[in-house]
Amino acid sequence: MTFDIVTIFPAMVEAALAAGVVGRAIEKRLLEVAIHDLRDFTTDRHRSVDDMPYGGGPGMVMKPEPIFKALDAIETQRGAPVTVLLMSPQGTRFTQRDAERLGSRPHVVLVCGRYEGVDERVRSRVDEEVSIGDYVLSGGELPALVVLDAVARFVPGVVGDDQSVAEDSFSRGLLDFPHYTRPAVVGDLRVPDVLLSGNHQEIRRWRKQESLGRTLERRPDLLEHAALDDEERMMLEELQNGRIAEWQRGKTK
Ligand code: 4HQ
Repeated sequence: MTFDIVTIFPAMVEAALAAGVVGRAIEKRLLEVAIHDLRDFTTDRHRSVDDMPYGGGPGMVMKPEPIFKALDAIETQRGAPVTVLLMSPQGTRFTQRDAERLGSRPHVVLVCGRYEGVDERVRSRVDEEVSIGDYVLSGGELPALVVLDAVARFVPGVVGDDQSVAEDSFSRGLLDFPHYTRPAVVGDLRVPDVLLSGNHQEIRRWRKQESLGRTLERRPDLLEHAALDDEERMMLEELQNGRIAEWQRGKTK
């Protein structure tokens, strides 16, 4: 899979791609990431990428032509249709589902805006406008890196264990269960006995219970779309009954 990133801060993007799972996947040629300096696609002496907004007001707007030229060059280079994503807080919220869907596209282009945003006409060349969350960042570079990381994990071989991607709690629509490693006791903090028991059936059930309990407590919204098996649906019902019982007890006190 190839990614093309269009940015005015190539060094910022470059540095982030050197380390970790993504860095190793690039070394192994499972991923190819090309970083394009938007200023290389300008034609004026000052290499301008922004200009004043029509209609007045504060801030600057990214000019359309350098972005169009960059996209033209990328399409020519890839010699195939590319999926163009624009990072923007006006986009649809990026989810694990989107990461999986985009993981099977051969060529994804990530356009990073700065300033107040890009000239509206850029959207005529964009397939999807993507937001990573409801907060304002100073540029699209961090969102592009977030999207690249989450998508790349679905490319076969990028994550060592394919099983862990498929079973990733978020892919199943639940929060993860608690994890522990040695030592079994730190000060007065103990690892739950069940995990030391060697009873794999009990461990599996405990983890399901913890995932469901945490999701119910912290992210009940996720349960609407969660893919639960029969055992999990029973456990959830019990947990929910337990919660109502607790609330009943509180009320009658
Ligand atoms: N920005 N999710 C403004 C974001 C953002 C987000 C990117 C800031 C684009 C022009 N992008 N620039 N949140 O806040 O994707």
